[in-house]
Amino acid sequence: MPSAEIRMKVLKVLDRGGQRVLVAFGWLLLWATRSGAASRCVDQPCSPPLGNLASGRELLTLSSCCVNNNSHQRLCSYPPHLCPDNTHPPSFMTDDPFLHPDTWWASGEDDVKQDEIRLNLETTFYLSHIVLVFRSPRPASMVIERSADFGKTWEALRIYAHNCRVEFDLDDDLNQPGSLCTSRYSNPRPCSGGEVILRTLDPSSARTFDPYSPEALVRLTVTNLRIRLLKAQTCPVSINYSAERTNPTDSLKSTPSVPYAIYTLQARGTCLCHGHAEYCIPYKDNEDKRQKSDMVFPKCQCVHHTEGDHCERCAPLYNDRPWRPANGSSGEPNPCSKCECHGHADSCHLSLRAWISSGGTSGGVCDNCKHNTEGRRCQRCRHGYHRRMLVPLRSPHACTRCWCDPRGALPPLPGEVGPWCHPKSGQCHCKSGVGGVSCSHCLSGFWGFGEDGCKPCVCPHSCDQTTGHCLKSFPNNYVVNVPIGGKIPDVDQMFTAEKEVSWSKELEVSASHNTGKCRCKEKSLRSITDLCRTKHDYVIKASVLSAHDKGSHAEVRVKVRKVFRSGQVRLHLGIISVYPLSWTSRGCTCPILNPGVKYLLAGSEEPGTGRLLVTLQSVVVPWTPRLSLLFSVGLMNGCL
Ligand SMILES: [Ca+2]
Repeated sequence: MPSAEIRMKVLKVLDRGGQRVLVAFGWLLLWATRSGAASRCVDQPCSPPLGNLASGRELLTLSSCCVNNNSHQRLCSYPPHLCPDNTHPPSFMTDDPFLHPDTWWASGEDDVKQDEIRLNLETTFYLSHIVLVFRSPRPASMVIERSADFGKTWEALRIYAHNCRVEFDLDDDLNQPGSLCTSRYSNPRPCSGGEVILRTLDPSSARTFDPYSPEALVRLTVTNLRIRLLKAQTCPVSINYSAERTNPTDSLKSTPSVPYAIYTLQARGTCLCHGHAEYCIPYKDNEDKRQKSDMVFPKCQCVHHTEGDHCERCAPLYNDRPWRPANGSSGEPNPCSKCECHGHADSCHLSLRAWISSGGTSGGVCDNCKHNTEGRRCQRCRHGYHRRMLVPLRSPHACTRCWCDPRGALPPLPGEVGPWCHPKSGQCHCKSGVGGVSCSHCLSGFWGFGEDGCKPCVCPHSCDQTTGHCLKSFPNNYVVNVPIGGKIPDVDQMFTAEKEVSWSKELEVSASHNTGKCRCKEKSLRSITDLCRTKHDYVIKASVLSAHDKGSHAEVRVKVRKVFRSGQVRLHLGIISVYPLSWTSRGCTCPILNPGVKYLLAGSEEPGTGRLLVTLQSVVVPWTPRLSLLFSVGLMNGCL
């Protein structure tokens, strides 16, 4: 057959094979042909274009050449220096059929009845179809096998036999559709240029089949291919065959002296990327792509925030949801999702617990929060640091070290690194009578700033902070500047709503101040009978003086005005402490105890310590003249 004719024949076969496969692999080609946009992967699954997996790779064959040379390998690639006479090496099967249409591989001499072609891939690839163009008559029986585990196990993809029943005891798929064996490609005619085509996917199922699904992986992936040429056949001598009649010299030329000769082997496929890549790339960046321009490289150039040779995992900072392959059926790209770490972490990991508890929306946990942050999303300042409120959380300078005056601040607890302050406000933990964000001065009503804090003024009103001498009148900023732990003077008339607003900033974490974090349900007291029904350990009338945030708990100082009932610990008029429990669990105090207000307080004692607790079951109602009257009645009835 003249070279031009062979060229036409090869092109025709490849073209035909391609068309058939276009149907079967519509999914791959669909993504591959949606070109024009910057990337085919935007908001959709994508796959690198198909290429010949055998191109640029060594094909091994079982051959008499190797046997004669006592090679240790069972299969060899006909190294030209070992086989100087060999003019038809296996590489001639994978050269460009358009540039070199008249090159072919020839198997060993006649005495070798069987041969094998092996393609070992360096990693897992998708295989879409195989096209073989024979120069010799096609084999009377042949098996194409694949391995997906680097040659440990093999599976027959297709069995070809002139007679399936005789050769393999299998049905012929021409009679029994779906059978593994077919006689479709085993006719010795045409004597040259006969094709064998294998599709890994049945065209009928290709339309609905998701190529990235787990079952697709099982069916379409390959690490090794082998083509076992089991039985050769010769070209039948027939003067009636039209092609030979028109060109009698053809039959002579097309029947080579060797059992098997192949012009072209195309193993069409692409790198395995789970729908998350548009290109296959070499393992090493510096590998010369131009020299191997027709090679299908093993690694994926991942998109959709995935990474790995096969885009099989999420990129370090994109583990907020589990990795998933794209869905070729629905068109969902299923990209990996970024963790919100506020710019303070380089990676995150998926916590299944967080993922499940979020109802499947977010499960990322930031790793190694930087810039003195902590928390699942690096959203808090770590121990010993606090937020700089004017700096955005995303800034590397969002958290700054607590600065606390060592004289006025309490020393850190054993085992703790100090100084410690409130992570939001920066408020340090002050000694008694000391105030200010960094515990740097005495509170109003206290004096003598030093190692032991500040001493209370022994005066009816207030005193000079340095000398302790009594002052005759209140300074102007008397109430406004009362911070955490501040003492509220025992004067109800000084308390106004306007001043409460001024406090709210200072007393952000005050135990006695509702910061808005808690919504306290106001309890009303309808009658004394209500009070009598519940057995409270203590019932007192008291005015709130001050609140102290003790970190783990809160202590509220009150002045007892009247004792209606007391429990184990006898109560007297004067200053005592009550302990709101909800501070520990909720960070605010319910019911609210506003400094400067008189209350009816009824509640329980803490067993053992005798501390007066204020809980959600306690009665806390502002004292009113009406309440006073109710109490007189209650006392008369003997309930209290
Ligand atoms: Ca060739």
